[in-house]
Order: sequence, then structure tokens, then C-alpha cells
Amino acid sequence: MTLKLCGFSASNYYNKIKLQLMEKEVPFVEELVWTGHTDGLLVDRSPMGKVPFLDTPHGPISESGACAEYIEAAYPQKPLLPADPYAAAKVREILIYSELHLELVARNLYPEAFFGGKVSDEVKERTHKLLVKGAHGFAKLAKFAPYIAGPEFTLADCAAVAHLPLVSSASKIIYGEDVLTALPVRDYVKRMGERATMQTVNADRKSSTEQMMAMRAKKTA
Ligand SMILES: N[C@@H](CCC(=O)N[C@@H](CS)C(=O)NCC(=O)O)C(=O)O
Repeated sequence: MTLKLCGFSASNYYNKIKLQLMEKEVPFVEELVWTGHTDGLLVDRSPMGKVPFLDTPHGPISESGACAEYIEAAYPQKPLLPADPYAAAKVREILIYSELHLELVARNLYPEAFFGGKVSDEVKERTHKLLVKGAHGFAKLAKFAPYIAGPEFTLADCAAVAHLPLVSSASKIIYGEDVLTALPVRDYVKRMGERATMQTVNADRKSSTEQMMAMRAKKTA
């Protein structure tokens, strides 16, 4: 059975796994699954109702971190984690910072930044403090030399290239300033965008985002 990546291409976490699979040249198919509904079919496969999740020959796996580790272990070709345990831990560390201390924090702003909703001033203030702290922490670890963890393309790049642009743009829209301004994110994302794999991710993201926005507009009409 071919590995099946489930979710939609506008999702940054989905794209983290899609990029990993393409970079490793692991054969996979995609199943379009939207979120926002809690029917049995989705929560049986992804108990929190989130995407992405993987359908493997052994059964489903939710949470992109678990999916990414499964892919590295089950498909050792073109490894995206160093063999050295310390070097691998440093890659995972950067990946976790980009998600836990940046993306997940910035996510509080997305309803207003991207979806026409409203976020309270209290949430904005608290989120700003956490984002500034997260950006300082991340800046101490990220290398951009030329990849996020150093000279090799790693799993941390699959995450960073999916998450950092969203963190920057949400912060610019809500606060009028980019909390990642001290970091060379723009050049990094541009450089990453030259990869054929990333061009596919970006083209699919664009059409999926249009589809998602059209569905949302229809719902609120
Ligand atoms: N920790 C999860 C986060 C995934 C996530 O938040 N996915 C979003 C789409 S980008 C989602 O499914 N949102 C719908 C929801 O939370 O109900 C992971 O790493 O897979």
C-alpha cells in the first residue's frame, strides 16, 4: 500500500510532511481532507480532528511530528536527520522551537490576520510578549547557513519554511512589525523556493488556499 498523506495543501503542517516526502522521494498519494467537522471518519483517523495525518500499511498516524519521525525511520533513504545523536537532537530542537515557540503562538493571531475574525487586545498583547521571547530563543539556534540548522537540508527546514512566513505575516498584519525582522527569513524562504519540491508545495498551497477561501465565503454568504 502506498503511503497516503491526508489533509489539504493550504495547511503549513501538511506542507511540512509533503515537503519531507518529496525531498526523500518517498512515493505517496494525497487524500483531500478538510478540517472543521468532527464526523467519525476523521476523528477515527486523527483523534483531534487535525491535519495532516498519514495512512500507512499499518494504520493511521496523526500529529506531524509523529508522522515525520515515522517517515524517517521507515524510509531511511536521503535521511533528513543527522546520524550523530547530538546533531540530530539539535535539528529537532530547532524544529520544535519553530513550532512550539513561534507557530503555535502566532496561531492565536490567525483568525484576525487571515480569516476576517477578531482577536482581543489582551490576546494580542500576551501573544506579542510570547512571540518576542520565542523569536529571541529561535534566533539563538537557527543558523541560516544556508539551511536552518547548518550546511545540510534537514527536517527542520521542512518545518521552518512552512511556518516562518506565516509567523512573519501574521505579526506584520496585527502589530505592523515583523517579530522575525532580525532574522534573514525572506532570503531563506526565497532560496528554499528555488527547490523544485518547494515549487510544487507552493503551487498546491496557492490553489488550496483559494479553494478554502471560496468555501469560507460561501459559508458566510
Ligand atoms: N500539532 C499538530 C498541528 C496541526 C494543525 O494545527 N493543523 C491545522 C491545519 S494547519 C488543523 O488541522 N486545524 C484544525 C483544528 O485544529 O481543528 C501537528 O503537528 O500535526
